[in-house]
Amino acid sequence: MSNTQPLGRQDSLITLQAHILEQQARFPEASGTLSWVLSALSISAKIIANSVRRARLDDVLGSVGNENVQGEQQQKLDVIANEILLRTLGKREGVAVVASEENEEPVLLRSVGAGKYCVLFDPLDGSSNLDVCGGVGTIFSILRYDNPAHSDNGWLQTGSKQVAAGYVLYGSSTVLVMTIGMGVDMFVLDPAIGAFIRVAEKLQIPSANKSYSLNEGNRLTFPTGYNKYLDWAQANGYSSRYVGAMVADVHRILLKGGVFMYPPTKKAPNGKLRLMYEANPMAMLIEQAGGKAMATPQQRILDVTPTAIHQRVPVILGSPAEVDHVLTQLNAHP
Ligand code: P6P
Repeated sequence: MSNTQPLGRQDSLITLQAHILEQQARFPEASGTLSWVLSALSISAKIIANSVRRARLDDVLGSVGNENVQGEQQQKLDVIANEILLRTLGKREGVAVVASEENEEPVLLRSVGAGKYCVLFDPLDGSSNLDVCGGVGTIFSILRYDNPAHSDNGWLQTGSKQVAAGYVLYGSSTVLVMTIGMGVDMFVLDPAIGAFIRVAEKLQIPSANKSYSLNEGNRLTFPTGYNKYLDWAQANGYSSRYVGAMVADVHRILLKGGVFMYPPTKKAPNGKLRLMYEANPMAMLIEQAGGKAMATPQQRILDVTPTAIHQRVPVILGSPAEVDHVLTQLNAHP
């Protein structure tokens, strides 16, 4: 089913599990390992969703009182979500390595070859929104990790090598959006039956929408081209929408169109967003949905060669026409 039909209408009840097996069946040589990994992510999402929705009742809001490897205040639910993912993925034989925003180094679970994949994730993106009941999410990226060449920092692969990518948005409903390279599919958790139900297949991002999303509070330290874009956009009647949680902002862009940016700033000269487990998975999803995802006017995010697991990268992604408006200004004002 394409998303030309009203979102949410489905001819038959297809769960995420059934969808994963449908996709696996298209690859007769598939061993089912990737399906098991995706299943672990689905279970993690349900458990994290429950923790997020009960956070104030269970008194697990607020920070743990220390900083994570990123130098950011670690929220209690960051730790809880991270442990849920480490635990569920650790039980899947196909997972050789897990890398998390919350862990300084990737965790080697099995030797190269024994496990087949590296799973990278931001367990609870935008967690500073939790206290005010704002949108938060989980972002994941899956790379192959199954040959000896991968043994030394083998997780440092370009985003174009991703096998799968996706996110879970814990918003007004719990939505899982993912791709294995054959288009973007969307699922909503039905709490009555505890299953993710497919509500859209082969999502296509709208080609244009006069809406931009970035933190204008950093405007004074943006490179000139970004400010020239903002002047142009505001002179052309654009609206501004910004949640401050990448998953929530990108989900809106995916469904409604527009452009999301995290430019370089004085505080974050390479931007704030992490390449391996934020920018790369979102870039794969946006490109699979017919959008554009750039780090600079000359370089796709998916072509950036990683040198460190937590490295940051500028992000400009969304509808092709809207990304091009930003690139036009950046090129005119290098
Ligand atoms: P700022 C959340 O902390 C996050 O990593 C992304 O989810 C979000 O897009 C960005 O940082 C928000 O950063 O500086 O605008 O608060």
